[in-house]
Amino acid sequence: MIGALVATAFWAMLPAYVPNNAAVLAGGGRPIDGGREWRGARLLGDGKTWRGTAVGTLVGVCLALGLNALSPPASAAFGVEFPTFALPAAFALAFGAMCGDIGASFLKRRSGRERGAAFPGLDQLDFVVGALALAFLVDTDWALAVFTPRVLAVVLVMTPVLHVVTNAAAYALGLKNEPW
Ligand code: CTP
Ligand code: K
Ligand code: MG
Repeated sequence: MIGALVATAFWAMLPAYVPNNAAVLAGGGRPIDGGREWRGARLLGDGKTWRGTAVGTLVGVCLALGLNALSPPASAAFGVEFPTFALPAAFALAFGAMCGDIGASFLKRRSGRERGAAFPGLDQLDFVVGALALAFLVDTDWALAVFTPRVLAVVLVMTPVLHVVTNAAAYALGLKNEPW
């Protein structure tokens, strides 16, 4: 029962989990804020780039389409009804995750935090809030069907744990400058 809930939550959120990690690998190039400052600090900072955002979103969408193909055999094999993603929902999860992370950088700069500084709580959940908010906005019926209260509860507990583990691993592998 709890296993099926966790599997469903993980599957449904994968298109939102992967974009930020893809952006780490793809980042570089022109920052979104073009170097502009606002109230004495960068608007977003050099860590939010057009390329990272575009590649992250694309990777998330492609992953969702891949999961669609895997859903029937995986559902049959595990006896769990794994959701499929229509294109708007896939885009909303991936792009929403990137937007949540960008919004967090905006808040970090407003609170005097330099690029790369930690903001516990925000760092672990910014992309979840962005992804879910855009998914509910873009494809409300689908989001209500997939993200039931119980699945949402699992997402809110599971995501920070996964975030801490994947970022520590990326840091240990030399892919990321900070372990958060
Ligand atoms: N990245 C990117 N574009 C994004 C998000 C991330 O290019 N929209 C890349 C950047 O190279 C960034 C790295 O991924 O440095 C790690 O992402 P993140 O930890 O979110 O950025 P930080 O550099 O820590 O900057 P901030 O303090 O603004 O979060
Ligand atoms: K971040
Ligand atoms: Mg960071």
